[in-house]
Amino acid sequence: MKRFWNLINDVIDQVDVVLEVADARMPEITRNRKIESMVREKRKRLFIVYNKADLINPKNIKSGKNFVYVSTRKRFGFSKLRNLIMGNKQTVRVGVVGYPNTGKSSVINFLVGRKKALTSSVAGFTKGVQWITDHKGLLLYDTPGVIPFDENDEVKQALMCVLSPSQIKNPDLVAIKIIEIFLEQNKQALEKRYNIKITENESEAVLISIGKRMNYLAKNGEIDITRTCIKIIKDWQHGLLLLNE
Ligand SMILES: Nc1nc2c(ncn2[C@@H]2O[C@H](COP(=O)(O)OP(=O)(O)O)[C@@H](O)[C@H]2O)c(=O)[nH]1
Ligand SMILES: [Mg+2]
Repeated sequence: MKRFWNLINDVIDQVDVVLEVADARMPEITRNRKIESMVREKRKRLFIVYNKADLINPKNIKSGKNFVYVSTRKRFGFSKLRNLIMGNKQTVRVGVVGYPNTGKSSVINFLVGRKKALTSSVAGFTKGVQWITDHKGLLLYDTPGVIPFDENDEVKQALMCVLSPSQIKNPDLVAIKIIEIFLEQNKQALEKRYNIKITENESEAVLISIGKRMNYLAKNGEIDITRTCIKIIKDWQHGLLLLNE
């Protein structure tokens, strides 16, 4: 745990700009407010990079002063990201932080492209600290800061596929969160997947209609909520629930 925090601290200290890589499918969940306030306290600039934007409904792609939606896979959002980072500066030192698997390494490669090169010899930088340059004023700290999961943040870990359904203590909280993401971003995709009709944006009602449609019944004839939740979590984790349909 400590070594994660040491590296995060180090990354923030070494750079002018911190990129926090989050997942566009779950923009709130994959951010870490504690690190964001650390960056602000250290008076560094912070930009949120919502990666994997190819996996969301294009109409939900937004842009702003402090964040950008990109896809390192489909290669879009690059110039926006680069402009945010550089502003009107000639040289900018950049560090990347984020939860595991959000695409930190992909973002680093995305920014430097094929010209990727280790440049510990860059003038003014201590030997041993490895920087990658794009040869156009951008210097990337070569080791991203991996944000450790908080033990009691079950919803986060479940949505980011770190916990399997059988390890989840409160599957209802996780399934409700998944439904909320769809209600916010792409209701039709959920309707299509489970062959239901959503008449009001009420996650619990949606959960019940999914259970009904699956015919998941408990002994007393009522909907088996837990089984329904587990099914939804499995579908999410196996990539069967897509936001870009
Ligand atoms: N669909 C999609 N997948 C991506 C994108 N960027 C990264 N990935 C995938 O996400 C996974 C994690 O990427 P990686 O860069 O290794 O993440 P890191 O652990 O944060 O360094 C890999 O399987 C990548 O192929 C993207 O823009 N779109
Ligand atoms: Mg990596």
